[in-house]
Amino acid sequence: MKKLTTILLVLLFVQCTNTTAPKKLGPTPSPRQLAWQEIEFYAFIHFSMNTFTDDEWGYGDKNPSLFNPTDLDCRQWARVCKEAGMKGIILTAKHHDGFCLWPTKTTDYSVKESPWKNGQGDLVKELREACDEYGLKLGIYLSPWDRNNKTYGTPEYLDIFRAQLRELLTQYGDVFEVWFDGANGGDGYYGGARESRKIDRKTYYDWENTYKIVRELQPNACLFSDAGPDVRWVGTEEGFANKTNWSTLRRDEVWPGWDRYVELRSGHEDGDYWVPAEVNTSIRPGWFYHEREDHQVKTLPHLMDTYYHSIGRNGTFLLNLPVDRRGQIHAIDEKRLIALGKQIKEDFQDEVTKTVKNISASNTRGQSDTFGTQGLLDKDMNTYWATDDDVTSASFTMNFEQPITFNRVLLQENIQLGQRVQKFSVAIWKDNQWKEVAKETTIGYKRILRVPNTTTNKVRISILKAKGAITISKAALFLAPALLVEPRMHRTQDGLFYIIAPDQESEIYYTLNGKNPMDNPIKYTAPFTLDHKAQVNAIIKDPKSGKYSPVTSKYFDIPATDWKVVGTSTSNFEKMVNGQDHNIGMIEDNKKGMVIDLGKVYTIDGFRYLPVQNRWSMNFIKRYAFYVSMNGRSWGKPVLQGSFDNIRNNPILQSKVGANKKGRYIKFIPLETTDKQNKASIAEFNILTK
Ligand code: FUL
Repeated sequence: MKKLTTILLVLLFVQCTNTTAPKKLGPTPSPRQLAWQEIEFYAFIHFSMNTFTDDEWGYGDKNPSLFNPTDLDCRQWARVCKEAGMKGIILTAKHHDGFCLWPTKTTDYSVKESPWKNGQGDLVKELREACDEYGLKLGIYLSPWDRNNKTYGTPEYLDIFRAQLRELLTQYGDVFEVWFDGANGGDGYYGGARESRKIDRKTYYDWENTYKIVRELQPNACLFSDAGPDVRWVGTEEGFANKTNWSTLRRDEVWPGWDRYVELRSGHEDGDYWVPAEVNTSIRPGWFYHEREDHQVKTLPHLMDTYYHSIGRNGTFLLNLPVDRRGQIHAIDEKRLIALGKQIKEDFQDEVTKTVKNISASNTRGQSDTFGTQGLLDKDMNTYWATDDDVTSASFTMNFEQPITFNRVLLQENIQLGQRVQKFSVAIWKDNQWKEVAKETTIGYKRILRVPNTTTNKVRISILKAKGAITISKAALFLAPALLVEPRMHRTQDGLFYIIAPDQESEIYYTLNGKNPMDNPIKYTAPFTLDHKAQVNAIIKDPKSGKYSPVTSKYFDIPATDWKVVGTSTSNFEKMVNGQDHNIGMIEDNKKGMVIDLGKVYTIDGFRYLPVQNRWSMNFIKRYAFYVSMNGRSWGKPVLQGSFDNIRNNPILQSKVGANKKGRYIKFIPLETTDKQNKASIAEFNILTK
């Protein structure tokens, strides 16, 4: 009897103290989803017929003879991606135009009919080999929509599509992700029919059975589409997930082409399937290579933002590299991508929490060491801090011997048990009290917060609300260096001059006399008035390391403060002189052009015209005439006349000088524009004086 009582007491104790792991809560990731999530950062490559025809969505009617990379090198792709810290590459094996990059048996519209390697090439095979050499995973993009195939829209096409899928999933080894795009149906070549074909996106592809092919042939591959089933689109191609990002989704409501796609940015808190978000975006405005975008490769700060808005918000980061006509990643993109990889590494090099003295918690599951706070420090998801089942809000405090400085907070949940945290905050001990530095919502697989440099000897993470017992597998603080890139600068119409650094910690120095800002620096603290001409040089200093960025140097002529546009043939003139590249002003009638009263007489040397930088811009100026007048009535002959060559392909800043004429008025006439409309678009317009 005594023995039985003891056993019962022990059993009761075990139950009360919860030394067993929390039960799974809601949907949880499958092993393939978990493996995918840990890949985090990987490349998309858009390369196909479109690369050679300068298209984004090929119509499907281009001759295969156009596909002819001069120096295709998949090993270069793999080397660059590897060096940037990426773990895999997803290739557009077939985009919407139907051109296949492997010698498929299903259609003649493929590399087989192209001059590349005399039709003997197989790009998917070459990439497979390069990925193997560099230890990268391979993923396949196969567009369901096929604007070349004459059977598209009939049941016959489904057989062709599935046969293509079978070829790709049986001939090229292990595939980690299969990518099905949501764009489906519309106009196309369709074997010469040249018509518009509509399909029912929900039923046409019989997705359930199409997915089965992937499961059968590549059981470890994750299936991507707007609706998953394994990985969902994030509902934007701009490169972010929402701050609140659930890996759960009411998947049965979603289908490829779903009109409520904005919800995909956050997922569904009450979702009944595990369908985490993948953030896909391109390093340039377009997905395919266009020479005109060579100067629009995203900046390092922009790409770092995307990193923090994807991986830092419980997503993965799929970054597209548009391979050029040689068949290689362009030198500018290569340099930027490698800089990105290096910066990501540096941001997480200084793990401040390595010096933590101890971590105390307001609750620990069963008061057991198994679920203690030491589990927060390592990278192993299987060691984690957990609370008792009935404790859905709790905190832990990291105590340090010496004050530490941090600016990144990284948290991870043990998602094998489900995503639970709904609200959390970060506080530091300062002046004998707790001071909140951040208040956020979800964590999920990984959440990274960027905060200003913060110094303290105690940091408290409070989980304010969770769906069940809390299970945190990692908590770390880092001190990232300042982002040492050239500062940006601009002047507004009223002459206010701004210099902008990518982060708050950086110090900015400048000179207005063309001298090196390291020699005779002025510290920039706030916008100032620059009412005269100046060659401005600026630099960023990281106060922590004492290191400097490269110098930015930009010439600013007279400000537009007193300028007035004359007549009515110009709209949004203020946007042409506000220093912002992405706002557009228009000349509404090219024959009348744009007339500006500069407010006083100058000796005018010429002008600068920045074409619009937005992705689908129109009405660039190809040929122009430029006049100067004292009174705005008699103009005489143009003082400058000429062309802006290759403007559509290469819309960079254009400067024209040599006028050398005194006057108070100028007239700028677009003689020819890129589109057949009687108007011209302008992002920025400046006058150059002597
Ligand atoms: C989009 C496609 O239509 C684009 O061309 C590109 O492939 C992108 C990744 O997905 O929806």
